[in-house]
Amino acid sequence: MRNPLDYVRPRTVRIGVTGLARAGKTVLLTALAARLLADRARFAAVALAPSGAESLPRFDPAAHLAALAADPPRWPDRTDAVSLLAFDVALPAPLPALPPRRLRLEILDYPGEWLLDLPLLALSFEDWSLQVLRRLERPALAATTRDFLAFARGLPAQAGADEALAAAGHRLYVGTLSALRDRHGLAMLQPGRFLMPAPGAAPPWMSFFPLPGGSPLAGLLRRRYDAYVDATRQALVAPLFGQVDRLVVLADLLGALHTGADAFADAREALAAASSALRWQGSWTAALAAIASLRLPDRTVGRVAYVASKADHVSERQRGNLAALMRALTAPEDGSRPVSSARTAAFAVAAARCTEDFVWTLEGHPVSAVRGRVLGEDRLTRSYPGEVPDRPPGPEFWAHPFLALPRFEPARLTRDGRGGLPDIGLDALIGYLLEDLL
Ligand SMILES: Nc1nc2c(ncn2[C@@H]2O[C@H](COP(=O)(O)OP(=O)(O)OP(=O)(O)O)[C@@H](O)[C@H]2O)c(=O)[nH]1
Ligand SMILES: [Mg+2]
Repeated sequence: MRNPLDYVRPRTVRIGVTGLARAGKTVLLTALAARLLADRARFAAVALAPSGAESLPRFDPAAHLAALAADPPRWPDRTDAVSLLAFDVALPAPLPALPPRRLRLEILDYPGEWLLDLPLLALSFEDWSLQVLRRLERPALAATTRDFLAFARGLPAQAGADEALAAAGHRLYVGTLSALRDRHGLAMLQPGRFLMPAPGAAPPWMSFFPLPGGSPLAGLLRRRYDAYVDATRQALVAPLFGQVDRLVVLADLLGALHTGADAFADAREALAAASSALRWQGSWTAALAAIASLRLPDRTVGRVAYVASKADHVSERQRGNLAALMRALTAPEDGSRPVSSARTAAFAVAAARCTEDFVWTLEGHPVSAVRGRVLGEDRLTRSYPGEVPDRPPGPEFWAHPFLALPRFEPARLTRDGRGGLPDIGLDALIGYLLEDLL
């Protein structure tokens, strides 16, 4: 049933687009804006909403499109702040006598690092510390994590609640996290706000690091961790960032397959953590508890799209596997039905398609490959990265590493990009996100 009020006052629907650094969020927002603004099939009218007196910076699709349409085309710069894309939409009325329904559609560029904080809501400081130290102790990471681990292990069992110690440990820990991200391509780095701070000055409770044990120092760090978790919980329901009712989780799975077994295992862990936290956040039990206590249930995420980005690196046959791999990585581990009100689906998408499919004969065998222009070169390059596994691959896979993943140049656009970007799978994604509204 349509809510009759939809005819009177515009309803607001907010879609969060999240994903770790470089996952492809900005390009996806740009492509969504170009596509929605040109969409006369779904909408009676659509326009960018004026920003009025809001506090969130606006996402500027025209500037991003112009850069992609420039000669030579340019990819967007790294984003370092949250921004909002807002549309005023009129949906066709079901009967000619009715006015069009109005809808305000908001799309938020939401740092994926913050999603990694969701699991902390259910973890004590002690358990979290043990988990983190176990991850840092992996032998492959020893060169990067050695200094921090030596510091943490070298603290006396009864270390005092000393500010200088807390600050030194925090600095070492943050340095270790950013080195793990930059040198090892890791993503499962908590707390997420250490690498992607919220806007504004950092409060004193940000200064902590994982430390098991019962020392007074660990007690101080635990109180700070608890304050951090509280702030995260509040941010989840804050009008500014929290109230997202559908979510797109983007991940560059092809990039992780290419980087290697460790990076892939890490991306897998990050996705599993985010997806189980999202299941929990939108659970029936939470909604029932809220109703029982006569509170309105918090706005929860009702629809999640898990999207493998940059799918134009592989040919069509492989893209089905890529979506299946995404589905496998985000399904509940025990195969049981999720206890959640959220619907989920997996997609393989290229928001800015840079390649075309073609059949390449390699050593006498036809393989389905792609070709496109590599950044900075002006001839077409053929690329066959290899077979995409349709489930988390076993050790055999890593013996034949996934081949090159060139950085392609965006396709040349006509009319400054106002005709939209060539894409793969964008319509299916939009259809899934909006189907109940149309
Ligand atoms: N081939 C291909 N490459 C893409 C596509 N989308 C993004 N990329 C590549 O991925 C890079 C990162 O894309 P962005 O959209 O800037 O990623 P982001 O998630 O906004 O990154 P941050 O702002 O750093 O968090 C781009 O510079 C491109 O090289 C795509 O659809 N196809
Ligand atoms: Mg960005």
